[in-house]
Amino acid sequence: MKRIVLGILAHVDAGKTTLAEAMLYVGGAIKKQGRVDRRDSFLDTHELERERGITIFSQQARIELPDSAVTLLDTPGHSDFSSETERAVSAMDYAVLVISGTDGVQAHTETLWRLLKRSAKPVFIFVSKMDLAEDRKAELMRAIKQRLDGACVDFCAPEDEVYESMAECSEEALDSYLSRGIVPRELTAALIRRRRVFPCFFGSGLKLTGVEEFLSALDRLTVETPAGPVFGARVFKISRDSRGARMTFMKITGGTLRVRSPIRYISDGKPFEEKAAQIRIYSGAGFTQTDEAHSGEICAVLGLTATRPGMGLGDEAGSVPPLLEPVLTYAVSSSSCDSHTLLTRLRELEDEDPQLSVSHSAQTGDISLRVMGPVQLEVISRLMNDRFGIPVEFGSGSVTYKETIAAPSRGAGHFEPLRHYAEVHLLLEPLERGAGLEFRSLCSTDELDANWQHLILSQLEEPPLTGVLTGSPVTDMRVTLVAGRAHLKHTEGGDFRQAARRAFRQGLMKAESVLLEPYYEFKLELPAAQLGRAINDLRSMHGSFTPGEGDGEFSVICGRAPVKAMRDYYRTMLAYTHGRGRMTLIPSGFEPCRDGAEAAAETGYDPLRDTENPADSVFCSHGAGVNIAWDKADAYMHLDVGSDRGSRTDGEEPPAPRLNRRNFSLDDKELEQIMEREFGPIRRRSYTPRVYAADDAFLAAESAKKDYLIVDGYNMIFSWEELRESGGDLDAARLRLMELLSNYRAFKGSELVLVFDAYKVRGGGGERFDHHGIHVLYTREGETGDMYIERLASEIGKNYNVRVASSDSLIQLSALRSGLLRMSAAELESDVRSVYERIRGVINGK
Ligand SMILES: Nc1nc2c(ncn2[C@@H]2O[C@H](COP(=O)(O)OP(=O)(O)OP(=O)(O)O)[C@@H](O)[C@H]2O)c(=O)[nH]1
Ligand SMILES: [Mg+2]
Repeated sequence: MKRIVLGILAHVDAGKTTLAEAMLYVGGAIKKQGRVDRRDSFLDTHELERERGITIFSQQARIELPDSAVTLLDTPGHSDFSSETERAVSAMDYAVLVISGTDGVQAHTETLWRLLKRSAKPVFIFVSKMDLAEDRKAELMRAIKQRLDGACVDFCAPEDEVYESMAECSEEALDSYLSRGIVPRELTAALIRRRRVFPCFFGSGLKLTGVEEFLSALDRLTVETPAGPVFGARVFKISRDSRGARMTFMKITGGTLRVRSPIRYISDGKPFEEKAAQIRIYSGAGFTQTDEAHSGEICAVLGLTATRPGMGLGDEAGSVPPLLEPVLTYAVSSSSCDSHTLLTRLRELEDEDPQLSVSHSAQTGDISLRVMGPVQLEVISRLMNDRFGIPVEFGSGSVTYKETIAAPSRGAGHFEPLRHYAEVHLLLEPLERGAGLEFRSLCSTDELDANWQHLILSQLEEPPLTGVLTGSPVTDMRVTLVAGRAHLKHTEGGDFRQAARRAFRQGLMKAESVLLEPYYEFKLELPAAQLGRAINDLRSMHGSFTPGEGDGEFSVICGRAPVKAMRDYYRTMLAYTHGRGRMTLIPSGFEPCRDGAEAAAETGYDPLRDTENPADSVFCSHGAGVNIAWDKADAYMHLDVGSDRGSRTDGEEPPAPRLNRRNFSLDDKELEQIMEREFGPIRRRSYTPRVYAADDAFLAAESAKKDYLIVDGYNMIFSWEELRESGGDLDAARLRLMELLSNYRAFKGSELVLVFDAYKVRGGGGERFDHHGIHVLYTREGETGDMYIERLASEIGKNYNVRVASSDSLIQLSALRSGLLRMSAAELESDVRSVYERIRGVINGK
């Protein structure tokens, strides 16, 4: 028996729940047909739903047909709850789009059609309430073909007509019809599955007409979605049972889920492995507990703590971003509890509906959330009260903004505090309205490893990138990675996150940003006498509209207008039409804000104060990280700024750090404190403590006890100006360092070991050789520089004054632990340079 998840969608009050009840009744799943208007429906189980007579939460029920085990998913139709509907779509194999015979195709029906198209769901159409619209069938069918898709076919027509209509939609159907006079069931099912044909049925959920035929067609003309053997699932809903236990509703897309088996998933970048404590199969308000759930089924799993709607589990990776977004932001407050409690409780609701985007301003203490509209606000207020006993109040509310750019812009970000390194160059380009965000890379993998590139792109996608006008999410933009650079030893994943997000913000700071505001698509029906007034109002709101047909007494206007102007219009309109007008609003994308500058100023946002989203870069100068303002940073970038291919033309040396030197050179006392805390009392070797400075370099060489200098090679390469200029060519840099140090050693006469830390090098077996009088050493795989230095120091410390040159704090710590003298990379550099000057002086006879 095949398993099918069938979702039911439509605009509000179209008759979805009534049709679902009818299917359950006719299909034998329930003994008595429940009724929405009598508050006893099987599917609208929540108190709030029964009170209001609308569906708020998606809900499922099971029907056994001769050949199929069907899970019906009923969804809310009110546009305030369309996020809930959208989430449910991800769990469906097929959708049933219900159209009310009395209302016909609505703007919201078209929105749903787009949603189903985007998620490539095959669709059956059921036109309900035909008991009230018996003579309108032909007209309805025309509107469906015209406004939804020409491939919608009336399956209630005589068989021959159905075949002919299908033959118009597909060559395969045409061939079959011409040669055999029929379109066989398998081909019909395949065409429906591939969205080449959309079968339409007519009937009445309330009067139970056409329902049996519809069920039998669903049984015959659906196919099971293929599934692999490995467990995978798509989460579509989080909710709590009557005892408050957290339930994750999922559609199993592969394999079998067994109770107590571990489930793996990634939430907020962190991997989770949790056990399915209990598996429930819900039907209406009741459920049965089961030991296993199979692919093609929907179940509720208890025991998962960090799942989110849209998320994939197990083999089903990735998450589905939502298309519909809340357009209004409201401040929330409560006089009966403190703000911490309020925030915690709101976050519990947000757990179930992430689109609420509950936020808390650290500066003002304000708590706000996002909603689709006023009915959702009422529901939140009821839930807060019923569940937690917290009455809440909402502020007047404002629209939610988005941002984009007017023209292409480039951004570069560099992140290089000590022992870190990453540089990223991005190209930002505006896309058409409604396109959303796109990410891609044009960077060659010779230049930057593919893994790093993946990481950069994924880190740009989450959490949402924000703009510099109002700190709102950005959209309609393509972000291209054009160049990037990693460091063999010092780059970690987090460094690219820093560099990439800084590059993005710098690109925005350079660009001309555009503030976008949300629009509604509206339909206004009002007495013809008031048409003039309505048109005037709509003009002043800067709405675009077309007065539609009317019947003489009433007129219809459809169009689009800014949410900001339209959201309070309902009351105005009711007043001047004396309650006779009707208005429906559906969120319909974003458009440039007319008074953008003013609106942005009202939010009081200052990008330079947004410390969580910096546009500045961090460079390394003399061994320490310095912050360089976004508008100065380009001059210091290591890759060429402005060309599509990041050729290597290292930028200028950034100015010396203004911060104190503690970052790279702790004083002895501090080091000792750290050491004692970490490793207990210091075991001291006897040595003559002295400060080694550039000026007494020559004295040092003449010291009685011979000097032994251990140099941390990579640390010098990434700290010394001259070596950094080799532009990432490590071989060249190493060779140059060896040359400099062998001259230095020749002049000073000390023993010198140059250590290259091969800790992370795969299969590095360690290597040592002499180069013009200095000892060069690559540590073995797994042996860090500090480990090696400790070992060497313990062997030779008795006979030499051992000094260690490194700005690496780990190595400095280790040197201190062994009782050695230390010098920073900058100190050794200036020492080497002064020796070089002396040599030149000698050569020039000065
Ligand atoms: N005459 C008639 N009335 C119907 C039919 N189907 C539904 N209704 C009525 O239409 C109203 C809305 O029906 P629901 O089934 O709640 O509609 P819905 O699409 O589930 O509504 P939401 O879930 O709130 O979007 C109710 O009063 C039903 O009794 C039908 O086939 N014929
Ligand atoms: Mg309903």
